[in-house]
Amino acid sequence: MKVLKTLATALLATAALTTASLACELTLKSSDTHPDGYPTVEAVKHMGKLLNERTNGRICVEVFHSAQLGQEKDTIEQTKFGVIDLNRVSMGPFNNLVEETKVVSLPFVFKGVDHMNRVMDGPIGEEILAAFEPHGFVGLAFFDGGARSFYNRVKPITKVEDLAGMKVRVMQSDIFVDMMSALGANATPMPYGEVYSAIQTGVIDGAENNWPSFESSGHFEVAGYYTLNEHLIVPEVLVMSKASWDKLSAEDQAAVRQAAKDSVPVMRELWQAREKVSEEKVRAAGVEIITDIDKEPFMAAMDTVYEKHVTSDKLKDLVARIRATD
Ligand code: GTR
Repeated sequence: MKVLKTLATALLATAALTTASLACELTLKSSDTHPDGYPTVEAVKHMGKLLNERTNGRICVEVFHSAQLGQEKDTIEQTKFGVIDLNRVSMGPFNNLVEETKVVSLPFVFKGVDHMNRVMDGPIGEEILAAFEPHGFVGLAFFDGGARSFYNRVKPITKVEDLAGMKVRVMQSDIFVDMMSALGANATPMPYGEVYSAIQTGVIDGAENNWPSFESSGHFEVAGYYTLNEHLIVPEVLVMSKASWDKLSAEDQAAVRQAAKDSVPVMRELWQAREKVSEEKVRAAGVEIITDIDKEPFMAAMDTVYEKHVTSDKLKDLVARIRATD
């Protein structure tokens, strides 16, 4: 009797599952480099849940976390061709593709994370989202990526001079390579997934990132010094492949856009909580945190980066408008 009951329950569960998956007329594949549970991963899952409810179960979103679909730069290519439908990435790897993303990837362009959120929530953010379209992507929403700071395995960095000759991994964008050169270090652009072993084996001395990434990637296990100089505040973006977008009805497109927008406040809340948890974990592991740092000399060294990368009138205007935003 007990066996029969178990069997019946199992069958019912399978039937429920089949009905649920049958109901998905369309499953959008979404990529993220971060592990399950990370705020960006959870935010896109939330977006999928909203979209599914609002389309009466017709559209589903499946999030492939932990770089299962590849490293960011490669997944961006695949998204362009519609192999991946949705992609949550940093704006950094988009710099060489969508010019407008460069302005929000510039060191010290924002006064702080709140300023970044205000800019990205306003008309400048809308303009940058729209700039993705001619390049084969539909910009849906921006997520918080906190502030990025340097960490390394060699010594505490307390001033610009300490970076001289150090090998520091950066995201794959010319801006970050030039930023490191301007600080006297040797930039090593490489995919995120290769950083842990590169630090561990001494191929590089360190890298830079926010609290949640420093913690969830495990980099804090191999890089014992973290300097809170906050040189970059780069927003994250959720894009959809234009190829996948064009297959949707106008109604479904609007539903996708709205669900993405509605995931933003959820993401921010998750982000703030995760920043605290990550910081506690990193501190508990005994990483030396350098907080007493004068940011001015780091900022002053960035003039050449701005001169080289902010060349068109369009970019100059965007930078000026970001700076003029309260
Ligand atoms: C993280 C960001 C990722 C990725 C990573 C990196 O903060 O969320 O999208 O860009 O940094 O450094 O490659």
